[in-house]
Amino acid sequence: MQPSRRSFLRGLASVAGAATAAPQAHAQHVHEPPARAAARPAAPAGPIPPGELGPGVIPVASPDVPDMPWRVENGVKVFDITVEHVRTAFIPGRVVDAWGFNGSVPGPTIQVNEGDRVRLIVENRLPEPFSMHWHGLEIPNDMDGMPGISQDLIAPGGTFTYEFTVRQNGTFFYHSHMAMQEMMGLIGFFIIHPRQAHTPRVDRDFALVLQGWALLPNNTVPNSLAMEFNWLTLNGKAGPATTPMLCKRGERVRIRLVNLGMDHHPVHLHGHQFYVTGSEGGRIRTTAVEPANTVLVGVAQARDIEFVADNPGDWHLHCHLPHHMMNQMVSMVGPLMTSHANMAQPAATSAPNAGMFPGYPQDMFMVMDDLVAKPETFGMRRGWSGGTMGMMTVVRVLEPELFDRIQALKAEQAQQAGAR
Ligand SMILES: [Cu+2]
Repeated sequence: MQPSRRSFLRGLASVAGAATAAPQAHAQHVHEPPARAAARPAAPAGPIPPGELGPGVIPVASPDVPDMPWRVENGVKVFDITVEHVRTAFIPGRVVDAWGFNGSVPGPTIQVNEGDRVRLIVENRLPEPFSMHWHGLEIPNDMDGMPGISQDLIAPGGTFTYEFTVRQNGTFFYHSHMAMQEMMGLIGFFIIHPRQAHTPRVDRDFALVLQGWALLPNNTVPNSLAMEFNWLTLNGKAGPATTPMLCKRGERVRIRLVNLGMDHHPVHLHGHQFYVTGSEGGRIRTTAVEPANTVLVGVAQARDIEFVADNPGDWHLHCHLPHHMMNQMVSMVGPLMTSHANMAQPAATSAPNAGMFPGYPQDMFMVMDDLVAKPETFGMRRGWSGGTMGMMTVVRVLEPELFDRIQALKAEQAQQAGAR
């Protein structure tokens, strides 16, 4: 989706107008400036034109994952989706042969507006049958993608067209409904924007898919039978290759989390309290929210969290299961990682007594700042990457000057990429 800055600004104008016209009784919490908490953008009368978003709504950014392209045919948003083998890398050098959509693992993020008519043309390039399930959507039974019970599987090389109108809004996702295919990576976000922004309105809206993988030594194909998982990813990257999420100090931030795998993930944010404002079923009534800094995202669940980023600095956001805060923390790989694994070796952190301890090091601290450097990591403390592993990423609460500097670096990088 390419919502214009113009339509975004128009949304802001409506917010300002609504704030004076219809103040609301419930301010959400103490961090919230009263004027903004009361802002309630007016809903548009008719359908939202393609390429635009409702008043106050901003597009979702899914770090390390592209958006799903679309086109319009007779008022229907059409998505061409291929399910296929995708060669990717969890961190630089750790190559994986997974399954994904349109060249991405997880699949590109679909973004539509509540009320849209959508057509999703799915082509199966896998070597086995497939069908697509639209998780949480209230759609006709024959569009639900259940193998056998609601449709025939799509044969390898075959195509199936799904078409329905989206009548909900919130954080949904699409995935294979063949269980072992789920463990090969077949999931992606299906974001349905509301016709008008929820209040308080957010300044940043991020989305992360949580996944676990079993990759045996010297193997690039995930073992979908395994019950132990040595690679834990956010949007298909393990820390420190996860791209940090950037915001300016004082902004209100939403992060949408979705989990598909064999483990549940208690996701913790440093330095801030947040509120859970949405589930896989949609928006949670704002009168019910409680402060938290860790949210359990169970398998097949979505959780939206929102917070005011008022504490400057670089803050971890991570699953708090200790084995999920590292890479390779399973017995089937274990100490092998120091000698055989095809990933970067630990930096020279070994103490003189390291040899006294079989299996050392247990607590890896591998600095790879330069290997994962990108505009989003500009200005981070030297050595930051040593403590960022597995299902870990960083929320950077920046002063405007540094934020703008990084945006300029990103633009420069994009321009260079375009010139090549
Ligand atoms: Cu976890």
